Amino acid sequence: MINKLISLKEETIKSLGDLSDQKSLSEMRTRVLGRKGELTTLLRTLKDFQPEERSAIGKLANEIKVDLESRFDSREKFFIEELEQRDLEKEFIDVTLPGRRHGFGKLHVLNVVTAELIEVFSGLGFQLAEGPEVELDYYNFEALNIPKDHPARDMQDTFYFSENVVLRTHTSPVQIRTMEKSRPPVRIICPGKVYRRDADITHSPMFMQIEGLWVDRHVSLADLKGVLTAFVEEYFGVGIGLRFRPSFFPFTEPSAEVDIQCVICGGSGCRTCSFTGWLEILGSGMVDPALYGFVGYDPEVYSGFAFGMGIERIAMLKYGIPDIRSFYENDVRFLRQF
Ligand code: 2NM
Repeated sequence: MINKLISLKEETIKSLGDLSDQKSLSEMRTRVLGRKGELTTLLRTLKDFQPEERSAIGKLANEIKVDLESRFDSREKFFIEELEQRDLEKEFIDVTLPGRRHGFGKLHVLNVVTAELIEVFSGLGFQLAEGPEVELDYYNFEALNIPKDHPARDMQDTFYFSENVVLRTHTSPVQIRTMEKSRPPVRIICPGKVYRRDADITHSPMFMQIEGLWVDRHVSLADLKGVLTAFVEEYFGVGIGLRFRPSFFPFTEPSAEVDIQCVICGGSGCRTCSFTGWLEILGSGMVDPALYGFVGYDPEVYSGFAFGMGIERIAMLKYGIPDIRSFYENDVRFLRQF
């Protein structure tokens, strides 16, 4: 019996060293120490021995049981720690690896041009003014001398939310709103998105505009010419030729369009300038005194001029972009160039 016990102990210790995982360890623990295990089974035969032998064998069997249990426990602890170590290695973060690269974004070319234009007019004393894109018919048309049946409404067909609410067709309503809530001198520049029912290679249903307004005592056509000439020289270059050509707008009288010498051919004639040598860049005029009635200014005391230009058109001329739709397609190969 004693020999059996000792060899069971030794064989168990030997097999313990060969085990490689928790599952086989637990199986072996049951096989040796379990209720129907080898040691337990051996101990059942204890009753067949003499009392004096029984106590010695019992003592030895108990020592072996305690010893094996602690060996199983420490082996199990070893497996658990090994597993935790492996998990830690899996989670290991190598802080020396290079970071993921994030591309830098940049301003859209239309916002770059807008910022440049604001910069030039700021230098001429104009302040930035902004207003809503969803506008009342009153501010977009009525207060600009464009009553309901006026033919100019056909050329500025827009999107109606209701009979009296529209998407603005120009930024002029911002100027009416500014005059309504402040007294002259008013010298403002109003950039922003505007909307018209129009779409081809030079027209988009949504586009950007920048308009300027200067109203004070004694503002004259000479001031209009001076400011717009200073703008053209600063933005397109001092040497460039420009001309003021008579025109018509419902809100200005007299009105003039400003042409510059073609930036593509230098004035000799090409497709961009339709072989005229000139490019139209903006519309302008002396504010029609009728408008002052809408905002409570005395037309006998105050006068002023206004102008407006399409930002896409300026960007197209400056960078030689042939199709207005390139601005809105969001093709980064196009946008990255500017
Ligand atoms: C243009 C051309 C001429 C203009 C007029 C006004 C206002 F508010 F004073 F009536 N703002 N902008 C104006 C004048 C705009 O764009 C081609």
